[in-house]
Amino acid sequence: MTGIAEAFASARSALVLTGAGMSAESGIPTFRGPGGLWRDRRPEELATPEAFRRDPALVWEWYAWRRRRVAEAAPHAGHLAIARLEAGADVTVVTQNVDGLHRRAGSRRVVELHGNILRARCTAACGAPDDLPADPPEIPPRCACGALLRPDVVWFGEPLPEDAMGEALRAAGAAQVALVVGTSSVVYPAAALWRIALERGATVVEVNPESTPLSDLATWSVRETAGSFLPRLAEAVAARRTGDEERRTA
Ligand code: BJW
Repeated sequence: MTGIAEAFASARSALVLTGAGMSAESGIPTFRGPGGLWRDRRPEELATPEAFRRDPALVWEWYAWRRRRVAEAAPHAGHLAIARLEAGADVTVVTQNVDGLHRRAGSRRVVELHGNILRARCTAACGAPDDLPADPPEIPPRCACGALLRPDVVWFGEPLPEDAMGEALRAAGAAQVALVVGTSSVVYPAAALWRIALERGATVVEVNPESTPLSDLATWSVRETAGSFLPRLAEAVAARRTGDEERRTA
């Protein structure tokens, strides 16, 4: 812990990259691994434009189920700890998660790479406002113009929002320290971000109970859950920052 906390306390700029494991302790299932299946289907079969064209009702049933889980969920101690890291450093949270929990925990600069599950948009791009309740009254839901609505998320084969990707690349290039939490690091371009940080000489810390393609490359790979490790990290960083400040003013 000591070296990791020191790296954070001395960094001016930090990247926090999160994936589904970050929200697991808020009761939101991950995509891969145990509990990652929905009615025996893999996410790769559902999170695609082809699946939506083939069977919009099936895809919307999955999203309606997940929207309900997200609406009922709350940020856990790990989300709150990430928000606390902002005191004293320029922190950008880049998340692959679509649940909005980082913002709800108080993180101020949050980049949502894969959209937000509680938003929907018209497939005909008619511009009507999205006022779809968390539990849609009809499946598949329709826009006021009559066209199908779709979840405002990024599916496989779709480009990521340009402004979000630009901000994520900037943060990865500027970071002196990168914290990578709860992602299997198999989905691109998100999985390229920690590589950029590593190549620029950043200290890279992984927090994940399982090993991933990052584990052998990271400066530190911590085999713990987000909810167990991050609150201790935030406390250790705050203690170091306070100590540094006291030494400066003594
Ligand atoms: C814990 C824990 C605890 C458990 N604490 N940890 C090379 C370069 C670029 C692209 C590609 C490439 N090769 C292939 C591609 C294409 C594709 C891709 O990456 N495919 C791979 C599968 C090979 N990428 C794309 O298609 C992307 N688009 C793109 O590249 O566009 C190019 C383009 C340009 C111009 C025109 C057109 C196209 C889009 C990717 C979109 C991904 N979408 C999804 C669904 C989002 C919406 C939704 O939520 O429904 O995003 S798929 C799904 O995977 C979701 C996730 O964000 C993403 C990543 O998953 P994540 O977060 O890592 O979760 P898991 O479940 O995999 O892992 C959880 C981890 O947590 C595990 O490691 C656990 O151990 C751990 N864990 N409990 C801490 N308590």
